[in-house]
Amino acid sequence: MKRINLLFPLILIIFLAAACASPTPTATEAPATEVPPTQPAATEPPSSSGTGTQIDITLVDNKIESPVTTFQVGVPYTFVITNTGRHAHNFNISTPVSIVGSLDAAFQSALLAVPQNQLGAGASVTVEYTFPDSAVGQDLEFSCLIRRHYDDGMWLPITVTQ
Ligand SMILES: [Cu+2]
Repeated sequence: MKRINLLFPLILIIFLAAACASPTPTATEAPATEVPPTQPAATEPPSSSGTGTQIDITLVDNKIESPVTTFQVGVPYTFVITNTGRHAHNFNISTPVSIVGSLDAAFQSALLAVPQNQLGAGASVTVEYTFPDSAVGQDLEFSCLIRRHYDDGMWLPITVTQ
């Protein structure tokens, strides 16, 4: 983090210097401004407190972000699910609604379900989970099964391999 803090002003200075040198005004609105500065980097090393490989999952309004989308059967994972959005969300490992037919069916058949009352705005939940053999090759996704959120794209396809 310290390095990034030092680097960022440096990059700014380079940008400004480049802008001054060039007579043509350029639209150099840094796309980096879209990322909230408070968001933790997704490159944290695996936690030493949990038993499994730590995966930091972020819920936003209305999207799910995960640094990893391919998982191995039989490997214990520690999912640290953080809601950085302003609305409550739920988190599921479920079959796509397009396959099971409804949000309710997706919820009923979910492999893992963290309810919305645990994932209010700013909340973080840690769940240990190991994919069973039966998950290999299945169509699965991380999802928030709140209708409007799901319809807005709050699902992320995942793959489970042997
Ligand atoms: Cu949601």
